[in-house]
Amino acid sequence: MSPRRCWRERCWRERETASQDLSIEQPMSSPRQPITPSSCHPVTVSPCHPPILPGQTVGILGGGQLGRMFAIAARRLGYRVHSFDPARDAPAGQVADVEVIAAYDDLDAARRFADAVDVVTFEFENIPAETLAAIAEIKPVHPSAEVLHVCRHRLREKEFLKSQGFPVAAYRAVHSGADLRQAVQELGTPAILKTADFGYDGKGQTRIDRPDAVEDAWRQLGRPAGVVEAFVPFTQEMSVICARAADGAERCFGPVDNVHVRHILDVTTVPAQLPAATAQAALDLARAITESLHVVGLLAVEMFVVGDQILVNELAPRPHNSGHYSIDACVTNQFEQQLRAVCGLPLGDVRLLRPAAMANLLGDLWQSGEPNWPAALAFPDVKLHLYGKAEPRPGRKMGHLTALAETAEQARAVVLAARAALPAPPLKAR
Ligand code: AIR
Repeated sequence: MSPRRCWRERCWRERETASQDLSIEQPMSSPRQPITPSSCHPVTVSPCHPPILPGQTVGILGGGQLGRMFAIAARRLGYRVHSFDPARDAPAGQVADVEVIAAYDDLDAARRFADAVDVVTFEFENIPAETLAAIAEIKPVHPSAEVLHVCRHRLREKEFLKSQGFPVAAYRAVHSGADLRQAVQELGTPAILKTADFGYDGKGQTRIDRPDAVEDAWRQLGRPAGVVEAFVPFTQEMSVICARAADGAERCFGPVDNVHVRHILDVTTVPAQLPAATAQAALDLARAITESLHVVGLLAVEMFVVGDQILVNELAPRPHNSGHYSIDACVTNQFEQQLRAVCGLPLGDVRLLRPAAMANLLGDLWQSGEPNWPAALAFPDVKLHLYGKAEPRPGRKMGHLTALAETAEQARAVVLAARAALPAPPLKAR
């Protein structure tokens, strides 16, 4: 029995037992606009495409921290790297062989970029479909434009998950204040309103606590389409990151425990503290989704644990913040795995070498000056990663710390202590 079938049956069993629970979206018996697996096939390259080998050139669309860590992994393996981002001196551009600076919708620049590389991947969902299509006519793009089309838009993503029988929280599509009022009436409060597109790192998300807050929430959204989700009383948030090769081979990282603050990932701890059956169910679910989307590359699957059930929160077809610990703690890290998958090389071992915890460093930390790096580096089992961003804006991901320890709990305590040692003393105390 394939994992997907197995999951679907599990899902339906859960549906029978929990069919009265309004906070959980039931699989659709007749989907409105099904996104079929065949429409998600990578259409541009056959699985038999010869591997892209060290010495050849990989192109990365998006020049942020995810691109930077990908470029570091690729250069370590002897690849050339070209990055593409509208900003000069972007985190990935700083470590790439060639930094292309152009708007994401500059199709001529995108075609020139494609001409100069052997394979293209991306680190950011907000790449216009036309740009990806223009590149895919010239060079292989992984994951495919079809995968990005589904995952870059929260509504399409939820419709896809629901149509395939994967469990998601109850949601409604909203296109106006009136839609939102109606949806909040049906789903109750609290509810979470999210933009359908262009949201990441907590951007474009608001919590609606009272029905009379609907008008303000809609005005604040500032986008033509949104998704409102029933509040999920989860006991835990976790994620799994699956790598899938063109021949269908899969290896998954996790599950890991995630804690968010203001809708932004704060701390990841691994291994997740979960019953073995729940951990296995999370892996099966993430694998099944990756397979049903025919991803070649990485797919991060964020999930909620609600009692003994798992709900899918969001998908990201790229490396994920909750996988950064793998750089220091796994045999193969998520960025090298992305590279292996998109280049058609064998996937690496994802074994966790030591329990670990990762804490994000946001721009807020720079409030009273440059953080005290030696203080955090005085912890011998702590690793510092900085992304080379010039502007430390509040809420902006500037870097992270990873701690390794005997247990996940200890690693978490160490990483939090190291982060607490970082803030510069307030000016008047100096
Ligand atoms: N990113 C992409 N989706 C979610 C996240 N966090 C990463 C990518 C992107 C960068 O965040 O690496 O390029 C953008 O960060 P910023 O701080 O410039 O907005």
